[in-house]
Amino acid sequence: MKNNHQERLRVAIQKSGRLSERSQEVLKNCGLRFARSKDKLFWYGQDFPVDLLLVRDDDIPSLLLEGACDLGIVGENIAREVGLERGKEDQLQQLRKLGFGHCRLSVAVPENSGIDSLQGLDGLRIATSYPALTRELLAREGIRAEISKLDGAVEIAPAMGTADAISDLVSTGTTLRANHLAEMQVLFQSEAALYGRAGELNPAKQALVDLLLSRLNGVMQASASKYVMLHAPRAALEKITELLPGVEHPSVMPLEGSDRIAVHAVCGETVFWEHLEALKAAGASAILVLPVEKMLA
Ligand code: PRT
Ligand code: ZN
Repeated sequence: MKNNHQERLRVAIQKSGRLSERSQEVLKNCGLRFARSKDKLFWYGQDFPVDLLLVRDDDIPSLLLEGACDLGIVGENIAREVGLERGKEDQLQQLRKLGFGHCRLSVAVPENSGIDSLQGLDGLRIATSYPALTRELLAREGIRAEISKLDGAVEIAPAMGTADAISDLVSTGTTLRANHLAEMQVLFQSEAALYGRAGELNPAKQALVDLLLSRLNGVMQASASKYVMLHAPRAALEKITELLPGVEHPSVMPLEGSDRIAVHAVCGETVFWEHLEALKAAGASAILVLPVEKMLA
Protein backbone atom coordinates (compact mmCIF):
# COMPACT_ATOMS: atom_id res chain seq x y z
CA MET A 1 0.00 0.00 0.00
CA LYS A 2 1.24 3.47 -0.81
CA ASN A 3 2.19 5.74 2.04
CA ASN A 4 0.01 8.80 1.51
CA HIS A 5 2.47 11.15 3.17
CA GLN A 6 5.20 10.14 0.73
CA GLU A 7 3.06 10.99 -2.25
CA ARG A 8 1.73 14.33 -1.04
CA LEU A 9 3.85 17.46 -0.99
CA ARG A 10 3.82 19.56 2.17
CA VAL A 11 4.39 23.29 1.99
CA ALA A 12 4.91 25.34 5.16
CA ILE A 13 3.81 28.97 5.13
CA GLN A 14 3.44 31.63 7.82
CA LYS A 15 0.16 31.29 9.74
CA SER A 16 -0.39 34.97 10.43
CA GLY A 17 1.90 37.88 9.81
CA ARG A 18 3.40 39.94 7.07
CA LEU A 19 3.97 37.01 4.68
CA SER A 20 0.84 34.94 5.19
CA GLU A 21 -1.60 36.61 2.82
CA ARG A 22 0.82 36.88 -0.10
CA SER A 23 2.04 33.30 0.45
CA GLN A 24 -1.55 32.02 0.20
CA GLU A 25 -2.20 34.23 -2.80
CA VAL A 26 0.82 33.05 -4.76
CA LEU A 27 -0.15 29.39 -4.24
CA LYS A 28 -3.75 30.14 -5.16
CA ASN A 29 -2.55 31.81 -8.36
CA CYS A 30 -0.69 28.58 -9.15
CA GLY A 31 -4.07 26.85 -9.22
CA LEU A 32 -3.90 25.23 -5.77
CA ARG A 33 -7.02 25.08 -3.61
CA PHE A 34 -7.25 23.91 -0.03
CA ALA A 35 -9.82 22.63 2.44
CA ARG A 36 -9.06 24.25 5.77
CA SER A 37 -8.95 22.15 8.92
CA LYS A 38 -10.81 23.32 12.05
CA ASP A 39 -7.66 24.34 13.87
CA LYS A 40 -6.53 26.03 10.64
CA LEU A 41 -3.00 24.63 11.00
CA PHE A 42 -3.25 22.08 8.20
CA TRP A 43 -4.93 22.76 4.87
CA TYR A 44 -5.62 19.79 2.64
CA GLY A 45 -4.96 20.25 -1.08
CA GLN A 46 -8.09 19.68 -3.13
CA ASP A 47 -7.02 19.49 -6.76
CA PHE A 48 -3.38 18.55 -6.27
CA PRO A 49 -1.65 16.40 -3.65
CA VAL A 50 -0.10 19.53 -2.15
CA ASP A 51 -0.98 20.34 1.48
CA LEU A 52 -0.21 23.39 3.60
CA LEU A 53 1.17 23.64 7.12
CA LEU A 54 0.48 26.99 8.78
CA VAL A 55 3.18 27.81 11.31
CA ARG A 56 5.32 30.61 12.76
CA ASP A 57 7.76 31.86 10.17
CA ASP A 58 10.75 31.17 12.45
CA ASP A 59 9.89 27.45 12.48
CA ILE A 60 9.79 27.00 8.70
CA PRO A 61 13.53 26.38 8.05
CA SER A 62 13.73 23.81 10.87
CA LEU A 63 10.59 22.02 9.65
CA LEU A 64 12.24 21.80 6.25
CA LEU A 65 15.57 20.59 7.62
CA GLU A 66 13.82 17.95 9.72
CA GLY A 67 11.72 16.70 6.81
CA ALA A 68 8.36 17.70 8.32
CA CYS A 69 7.66 19.60 5.10
CA ASP A 70 9.12 19.55 1.59
CA LEU A 71 8.84 23.24 0.70
CA GLY A 72 8.50 26.45 2.67
CA ILE A 73 7.84 30.10 1.97
CA VAL A 74 9.88 32.29 4.30
CA GLY A 75 11.95 35.47 4.36
CA GLU A 76 15.57 35.08 3.29
CA ASN A 77 16.47 36.74 6.60
CA ILE A 78 14.97 33.84 8.59
CA ALA A 79 16.25 31.11 6.26
CA ARG A 80 19.80 32.43 6.49
CA GLU A 81 19.64 33.00 10.24
CA VAL A 82 18.37 29.51 11.04
CA GLY A 83 20.68 27.90 8.47
CA LEU A 84 23.73 29.62 9.97
CA GLU A 85 22.65 29.04 13.54
CA ARG A 86 22.23 25.31 12.93
CA GLY A 87 25.30 25.03 10.70
CA LYS A 88 23.09 23.70 7.90
CA GLU A 89 22.91 26.59 5.49
CA ASP A 90 23.91 24.38 2.57
CA GLN A 91 20.96 22.09 3.24
CA LEU A 92 18.36 24.82 2.71
CA GLN A 93 17.91 25.33 -1.00
CA GLN A 94 16.44 28.56 -2.28
CA LEU A 95 14.26 27.63 -5.27
CA ARG A 96 12.80 31.01 -6.16
CA LYS A 97 12.49 34.53 -4.83
CA LEU A 98 8.85 35.56 -4.70
CA GLY A 99 8.89 39.34 -5.04
CA PHE A 100 7.18 40.27 -1.75
CA GLY A 101 8.16 40.73 1.89
CA HIS A 102 11.02 43.03 0.92
CA CYS A 103 13.06 44.45 3.78
CA ARG A 104 16.68 44.96 4.73
CA LEU A 105 18.77 44.02 7.72
CA SER A 106 20.54 47.20 8.73
CA VAL A 107 22.83 48.41 11.45
CA ALA A 108 21.39 51.47 13.17
CA VAL A 109 23.00 53.69 15.78
CA PRO A 110 21.64 56.43 18.05
CA GLU A 111 21.36 59.78 16.26
CA ASN A 112 24.40 61.88 17.16
CA SER A 113 26.34 58.81 18.29
CA GLY A 114 29.17 59.85 16.03
CA ILE A 115 29.48 56.25 14.71
CA ASP A 116 29.43 56.54 10.93
CA SER A 117 31.07 53.36 9.66
CA LEU A 118 31.00 49.65 10.40
CA GLN A 119 34.60 49.95 11.61
CA GLY A 120 33.33 52.16 14.41
CA LEU A 121 31.38 49.17 15.79
CA ASP A 122 34.48 47.13 16.61
CA GLY A 123 34.24 45.97 20.21
CA LEU A 124 30.81 47.58 20.77
CA ARG A 125 27.55 45.89 21.86
CA ILE A 126 24.95 45.19 19.14
CA ALA A 127 21.42 43.97 19.92
CA THR A 128 19.59 41.97 17.25
CA SER A 129 17.05 39.24 16.57
CA TYR A 130 19.46 37.94 13.91
CA PRO A 131 22.67 37.18 15.82
CA ALA A 132 24.10 34.51 13.50
CA LEU A 133 23.48 36.49 10.32
CA THR A 134 24.70 39.74 11.85
CA ARG A 135 27.87 38.09 13.18
CA GLU A 136 28.56 36.49 9.79
CA LEU A 137 28.02 39.70 7.81
CA LEU A 138 30.11 41.82 10.20
CA ALA A 139 32.88 39.21 10.25
CA ARG A 140 33.11 39.52 6.46
CA GLU A 141 33.99 43.19 7.01
CA GLY A 142 36.52 42.19 9.66
CA ILE A 143 34.44 43.58 12.52
CA ARG A 144 34.12 41.86 15.85
CA ALA A 145 31.34 43.11 18.06
CA GLU A 146 29.59 41.80 21.15
CA ILE A 147 26.27 40.56 19.81
CA SER A 148 23.28 39.93 22.04
CA LYS A 149 20.03 38.33 20.96
CA LEU A 150 16.68 40.00 21.62
CA ASP A 151 13.42 38.46 20.40
CA GLY A 152 11.55 41.73 20.10
CA ALA A 153 11.71 45.48 20.71
CA VAL A 154 15.31 45.54 19.52
CA GLU A 155 14.96 49.23 18.69
CA ILE A 156 14.69 50.28 22.33
CA ALA A 157 17.95 48.59 23.43
CA PRO A 158 20.22 51.63 22.86
CA ALA A 159 17.93 53.96 24.86
CA MET A 160 17.82 51.37 27.66
CA GLY A 161 21.60 51.39 27.73
CA THR A 162 21.89 47.67 26.93
CA ALA A 163 23.42 48.11 23.46
CA ASP A 164 25.45 50.67 21.49
CA ALA A 165 23.84 49.78 18.18
CA ILE A 166 21.23 47.45 16.72
CA SER A 167 20.96 45.24 13.67
CA ASP A 168 17.29 44.99 12.69
CA LEU A 169 14.90 44.65 9.79
CA VAL A 170 13.87 47.93 8.19
CA SER A 171 11.31 48.63 5.52
CA THR A 172 10.11 52.23 5.66
CA GLY A 173 12.52 53.39 8.39
CA THR A 174 9.67 54.78 10.52
CA THR A 175 10.48 52.56 13.52
CA LEU A 176 14.11 53.68 13.53
CA ARG A 177 13.20 57.38 13.30
CA ALA A 178 10.61 57.04 16.08
CA ASN A 179 13.37 55.69 18.30
CA HIS A 180 15.94 58.33 17.34
CA LEU A 181 18.11 55.82 15.54
CA ALA A 182 19.93 56.42 12.27
CA GLU A 183 20.29 53.66 9.67
CA MET A 184 24.04 53.46 9.21
CA GLN A 185 24.63 50.52 6.89
CA VAL A 186 22.55 47.92 5.09
CA LEU A 187 23.96 44.44 5.79
CA PHE A 188 21.51 42.31 3.82
CA GLN A 189 18.56 42.69 1.43
CA SER A 190 15.76 40.20 1.97
CA GLU A 191 12.51 39.08 0.40
CA ALA A 192 10.22 36.08 0.71
CA ALA A 193 11.40 33.01 -1.17
CA LEU A 194 10.40 29.42 -1.79
CA TYR A 195 12.82 26.99 -0.15
CA GLY A 196 13.35 23.27 -0.42
CA ARG A 197 15.81 20.87 1.14
CA ALA A 198 19.04 19.93 -0.62
CA GLY A 199 19.06 16.34 -1.84
CA GLU A 200 16.70 14.18 -3.81
CA LEU A 201 12.95 13.97 -3.43
CA ASN A 202 11.05 10.89 -4.55
CA PRO A 203 10.06 11.18 -8.23
CA ALA A 204 6.36 11.85 -7.57
CA LYS A 205 7.14 14.75 -5.23
CA GLN A 206 9.86 16.07 -7.53
CA ALA A 207 7.35 16.16 -10.40
CA LEU A 208 5.00 18.21 -8.22
CA VAL A 209 7.82 20.62 -7.28
CA ASP A 210 8.71 21.04 -10.96
CA LEU A 211 5.07 21.73 -11.87
CA LEU A 212 4.74 24.23 -9.04
CA LEU A 213 7.96 26.02 -10.06
CA SER A 214 6.86 26.23 -13.68
CA ARG A 215 3.50 27.70 -12.64
CA LEU A 216 5.23 30.06 -10.22
CA ASN A 217 7.38 31.36 -13.07
CA GLY A 218 4.22 32.01 -15.06
CA VAL A 219 2.49 33.71 -12.13
CA MET A 220 5.46 35.96 -11.44
CA GLN A 221 5.91 36.87 -15.10
CA ALA A 222 2.20 37.52 -15.54
CA SER A 223 2.00 39.80 -12.52
CA ALA A 224 4.88 41.89 -13.88
CA SER A 225 3.44 41.95 -17.42
CA LYS A 226 0.77 44.08 -19.06
CA TYR A 227 -1.04 43.60 -22.34
CA VAL A 228 -1.03 46.85 -24.29
CA MET A 229 -3.31 47.62 -27.25
CA LEU A 230 -3.23 50.81 -29.28
CA HIS A 231 -3.79 52.35 -32.70
CA ALA A 232 -0.97 54.18 -34.47
CA PRO A 233 0.05 55.51 -37.89
CA ARG A 234 1.71 52.69 -39.86
CA ALA A 235 4.75 54.92 -40.38
CA ALA A 236 5.26 55.20 -36.61
CA LEU A 237 5.53 51.43 -35.96
CA GLU A 238 9.28 51.43 -35.37
CA LYS A 239 9.10 54.33 -32.93
CA ILE A 240 6.07 52.80 -31.13
CA THR A 241 7.87 49.46 -30.72
CA GLU A 242 10.85 51.23 -29.17
CA LEU A 243 8.57 52.98 -26.71
CA LEU A 244 6.79 49.83 -25.49
CA PRO A 245 8.76 48.67 -22.42
CA GLY A 246 10.17 45.16 -22.76
CA VAL A 247 8.74 44.51 -26.26
CA GLU A 248 10.61 43.43 -29.39
CA HIS A 249 7.99 42.06 -31.76
CA PRO A 250 4.45 43.37 -31.28
CA SER A 251 1.49 41.94 -33.22
CA VAL A 252 0.43 44.35 -35.94
CA MET A 253 -3.00 44.37 -37.58
CA PRO A 254 -4.22 46.64 -40.39
CA LEU A 255 -7.26 48.82 -39.74
CA GLU A 256 -9.59 48.59 -42.73
CA GLY A 257 -9.62 51.64 -44.98
CA SER A 258 -7.05 53.52 -42.93
CA ASP A 259 -3.31 54.17 -42.89
CA ARG A 260 -3.40 53.38 -39.18
CA ILE A 261 -2.66 50.00 -37.60
CA ALA A 262 -3.62 48.21 -34.39
CA VAL A 263 -0.63 47.17 -32.25
CA HIS A 264 -0.90 44.54 -29.50
CA ALA A 265 2.00 43.56 -27.25
CA VAL A 266 2.84 42.00 -23.89
CA CYS A 267 5.09 44.42 -22.02
CA GLY A 268 7.51 42.52 -19.80
CA GLU A 269 8.39 45.61 -17.77
CA THR A 270 6.31 48.05 -15.76
CA VAL A 271 4.23 50.37 -17.91
CA PHE A 272 4.26 53.88 -16.44
CA TRP A 273 2.11 56.91 -17.35
CA GLU A 274 5.28 58.37 -18.91
CA HIS A 275 5.35 55.48 -21.40
CA LEU A 276 1.72 56.12 -22.40
CA GLU A 277 2.34 59.85 -22.79
CA ALA A 278 5.36 59.16 -25.01
CA LEU A 279 3.29 56.71 -27.11
CA LYS A 280 0.56 59.33 -27.51
CA ALA A 281 3.14 61.92 -28.55
CA ALA A 282 4.37 59.44 -31.20
CA GLY A 283 0.87 59.30 -32.71
CA ALA A 284 -0.75 56.44 -30.77
CA SER A 285 -4.41 56.63 -29.79
CA ALA A 286 -6.98 54.37 -28.07
CA ILE A 287 -4.24 53.06 -25.76
CA LEU A 288 -5.40 50.28 -23.42
CA VAL A 289 -3.30 48.59 -20.72
CA LEU A 290 -4.69 45.30 -19.40
CA PRO A 291 -3.46 42.97 -16.66
CA VAL A 292 -2.18 39.55 -17.73
CA GLU A 293 -3.73 36.80 -15.64
CA LYS A 294 -1.77 33.72 -16.69
CA MET A 295 1.26 33.06 -18.86
CA LEU A 296 2.92 29.88 -20.08
CA ALA A 297 6.00 30.30 -22.22
O1 PRT B 1 4.38 35.10 14.38
P1 PRT B 1 5.52 34.93 13.44
O2 PRT B 1 6.80 34.54 14.12
O3 PRT B 1 5.17 34.04 12.27
O4 PRT B 1 5.74 36.36 12.77
P2 PRT B 1 6.79 37.52 13.09
O5 PRT B 1 6.13 38.52 13.94
O6 PRT B 1 8.10 36.96 13.52
O7 PRT B 1 7.08 38.06 11.63
P3 PRT B 1 6.40 39.22 10.78
O8 PRT B 1 5.08 38.78 10.29
O9 PRT B 1 6.48 40.54 11.46
O10 PRT B 1 7.45 39.26 9.58
C1 PRT B 1 7.61 38.18 8.73
C2 PRT B 1 8.68 38.51 7.70
O11 PRT B 1 8.30 39.69 6.98
C3 PRT B 1 10.05 38.86 8.24
O12 PRT B 1 10.81 37.73 8.61
C4 PRT B 1 10.67 39.56 7.04
O13 PRT B 1 11.14 38.62 6.11
C5 PRT B 1 9.47 40.28 6.41
N1 PRT B 1 9.43 41.75 6.69
C6 PRT B 1 9.30 42.70 5.74
C7 PRT B 1 9.51 42.36 7.88
C8 PRT B 1 9.43 43.74 7.64
N2 PRT B 1 9.29 43.91 6.30
C9 PRT B 1 9.49 44.66 8.74
N3 PRT B 1 9.44 45.88 8.53
N4 PRT B 1 9.62 41.89 9.14
C10 PRT B 1 9.64 42.76 10.17
N5 PRT B 1 9.59 44.12 10.02
C11 PRT B 1 9.62 44.91 11.29
C12 PRT B 1 11.03 45.20 11.79
O14 PRT B 1 11.50 44.13 12.60
C13 PRT B 1 10.85 46.48 12.61
O15 PRT B 1 10.36 46.21 13.89
O16 PRT B 1 9.02 46.18 11.11
C14 PRT B 1 9.75 47.18 11.82
C15 PRT B 1 10.40 48.14 10.87
O17 PRT B 1 9.51 48.58 9.90
P4 PRT B 1 9.60 50.05 9.34
O18 PRT B 1 8.61 50.13 8.23
O19 PRT B 1 9.22 50.97 10.49
O20 PRT B 1 11.01 50.30 8.87
ZN1 ZN C 1 8.65 35.14 13.56
